[in-house]
Amino acid sequence: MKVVIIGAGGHAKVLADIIRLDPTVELAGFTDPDPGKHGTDILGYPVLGGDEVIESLRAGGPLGVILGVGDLELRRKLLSRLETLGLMWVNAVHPDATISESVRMGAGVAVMGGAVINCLTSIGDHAIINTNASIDHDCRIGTNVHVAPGAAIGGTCTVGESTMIGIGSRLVPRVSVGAGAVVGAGAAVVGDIPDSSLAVGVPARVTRKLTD
Ligand code: JB2
Repeated sequence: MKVVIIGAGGHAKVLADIIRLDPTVELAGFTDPDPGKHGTDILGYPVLGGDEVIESLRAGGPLGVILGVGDLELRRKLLSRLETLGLMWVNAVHPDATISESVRMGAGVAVMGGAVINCLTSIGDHAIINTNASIDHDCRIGTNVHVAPGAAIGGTCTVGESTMIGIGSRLVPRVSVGAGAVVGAGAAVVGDIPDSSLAVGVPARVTRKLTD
């Protein structure tokens, strides 16, 4: 099966580096509205054009697709724009990630090297579990969540849809972070964080509401 990555920047190239380790798939390349921006190829794979090329690639046979942009709002917009196409979303899981067999994994999920996901946790569609992030047992990670590099989430935590868990941050067990929230880099979350809030610091405090 061929796979195309939507986007051609930093996140996309990390995905490409994972996907090319899988001998069962062929990486067709990247889509980007600004194809020349990153040169003619990335890691040896072509930037094929804007997202409209997805339709023609599908005409050539089964095509797996994964979101390769990191910005959560852009990802949300892309998902709603592409919804009607009925795409086959595929996962990119680094072989050096440690994932319990009991984890329930959505579609379009990226798990980078060194990530650990422990038993009975569920990972929503299009989530990013980035390099060396760890998620302990019985957590519920929502759709389009980004757990950034080195973040650590204790057991039985809940993270709502399209929330960013910042680089190197910590969530103690049993806390809930709402949808559309941002936990700042290095924050220590010791209590629940409401939807659409920015929480920063040690211990983390909500400093403001986030709007669209
Ligand atoms: O509608 C779009 C679109 N809009 C912007 N469709 C497609 N296919 N691509 C789109 N883009 C492209 O996303 C931009 O033209 C740009 O080339 C790319 C974003 O690349 P950038 O390197 O700026 O960011 P990123 O999202 O790949 O990476 C960020 O997030 C990652 C999670 C960075 O902060 C990384 O360091 C981080 N690891």
